[in-house]
Amino acid sequence: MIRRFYSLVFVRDTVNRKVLLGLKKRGFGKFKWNGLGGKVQPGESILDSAKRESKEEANVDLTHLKYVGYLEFLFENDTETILTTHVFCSDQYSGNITESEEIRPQWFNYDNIPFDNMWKDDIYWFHFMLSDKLFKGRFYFKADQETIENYELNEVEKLE
Ligand code: 8DG
Repeated sequence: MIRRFYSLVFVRDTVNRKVLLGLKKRGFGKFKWNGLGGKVQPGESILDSAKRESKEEANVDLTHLKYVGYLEFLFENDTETILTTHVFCSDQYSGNITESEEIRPQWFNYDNIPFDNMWKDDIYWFHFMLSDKLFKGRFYFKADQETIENYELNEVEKLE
């Protein structure tokens, strides 16, 4: 098995019940709304990847990240690879949120999340992330990257 490590970051405005998403303009997940984040680089911690990607993609500086979720993604057409994603939240940030070559950032109300234009697993665990519950899951996708064949998802007491 090959594991690929990713960070995924959701900046939240808990007072106004909004979460920052970015429209991915290129590459993997193109035209989907998602959190910030990306591949963990060699020699980099997952937390550092979360901070670096947030800065690169939307000019957001983050210092207080909470690790809230652990997700694994497997695809029918590549059974040797597990995409391992660590999900973080932050309720504070600094910097002027700015569009980049890769991402168009936008705030969404908690009641108006664009699940139709997101990865299909997100609707299952988003409520955990928005309500500060820790979660762990594994999703098996068909080769179309749109159909979930099977999944396991649980709220957990703690994440390792
Ligand atoms: P690049 O510069 O090489 O284009 O890419 P990158 O920014 O380093 O990485 P990426 O390929 O854009 O990273 C993929 C992001 O998508 C990463 O944050 C993890 C996340 N992600 C998946 N699958 C899913 C999913 O099913 N749902 C959600 N919400 N995010 C996912 O890989």
